[in-house]
Amino acid sequence: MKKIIDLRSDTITKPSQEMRKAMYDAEVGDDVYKEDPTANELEKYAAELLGKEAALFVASGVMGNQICLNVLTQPGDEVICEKDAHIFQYESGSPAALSGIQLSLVDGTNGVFTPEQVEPLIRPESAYYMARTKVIEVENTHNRAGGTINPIGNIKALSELAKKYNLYFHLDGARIWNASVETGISPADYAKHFDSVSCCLSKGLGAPIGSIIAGTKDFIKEAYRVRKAWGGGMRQVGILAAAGLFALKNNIPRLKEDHIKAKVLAEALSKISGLTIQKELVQTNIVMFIPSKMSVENFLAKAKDAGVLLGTGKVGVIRAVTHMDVSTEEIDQATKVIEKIML
Ligand code: TLP
Repeated sequence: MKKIIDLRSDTITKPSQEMRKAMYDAEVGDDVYKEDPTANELEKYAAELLGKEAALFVASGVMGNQICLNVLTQPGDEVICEKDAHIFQYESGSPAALSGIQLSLVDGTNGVFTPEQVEPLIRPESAYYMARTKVIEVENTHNRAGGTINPIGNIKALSELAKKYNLYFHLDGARIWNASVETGISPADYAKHFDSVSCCLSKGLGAPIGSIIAGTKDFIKEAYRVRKAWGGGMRQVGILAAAGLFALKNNIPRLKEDHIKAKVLAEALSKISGLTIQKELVQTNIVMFIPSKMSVENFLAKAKDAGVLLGTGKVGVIRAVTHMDVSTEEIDQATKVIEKIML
């Protein structure tokens, strides 16, 4: 049977044999009592990697972001984020539903906004009739913008702005590992600018489940409470934590291969007539392109019939994500399929 080439997301990656072995061998205990040695080891390792006092293993990226926002805010507060931020576009309205907060959107360029754009949005403290600005949120890499990297100088400037106005600064670092591998800036050198960070283990790193949130000890103590309140207190979770630990220890450097595959794909797609692609925005493992003369639905259906699964980004945009379970040869085959669709 022909193998399906699945480029919908890096979330589809399956745990490798070595990762499964680490899961099988994991020592476990009741993590709600903090007695799971493997979960404890993962949290310690992740906190060190991110240069933070403490970390917490949570079920997903959405849960990570939402717990962080909940801990940093009170109902009625406002969080400033980019208009295409995952917390705004893809988290089921959870900021409002779970924390009673509203989002104020910045019209960034390729997912990046500047301090000059944010400053006018910060509500004056004296304005009792307005929502209270509490958090600035940044997504790095930026998913809906196509895996773009937020320049470190800009992050530093935003963090200084947040400090100036006494605001918290949150990082949705679902793919911070990709940014780090591409720029050579360590995860800790990114994380040090933020009060809270949320990072995924289950995307390009290949773990089946889970995210890490990190911050001060006091922050994580509160996050631990919220995780339990939202039904995320897990018991013998070391089986999953072992996969996360394996992912952090073994799978970060190899993300570079995914970036190379994305560039190869982007280069090939740029030569196909009828497709629009901004090659310079392919900075990590996400490739966005627009087909002319065909609806996205039609394009996706034709690709699927030919054995290639693709996803969507913004309206009218197709998304292909490279990852460890797709080879360079398969990228080549996918290109040929796309070429044929466009004939
Ligand atoms: N992104 C998914 C979809 O939700 C779009 C994907 O396939 O890329 N932050 C960012 C920046 C993300 O890209 C995602 C997942 C999350 C948070 C949420 O992670 P999960 O899916 O683990 O809740």
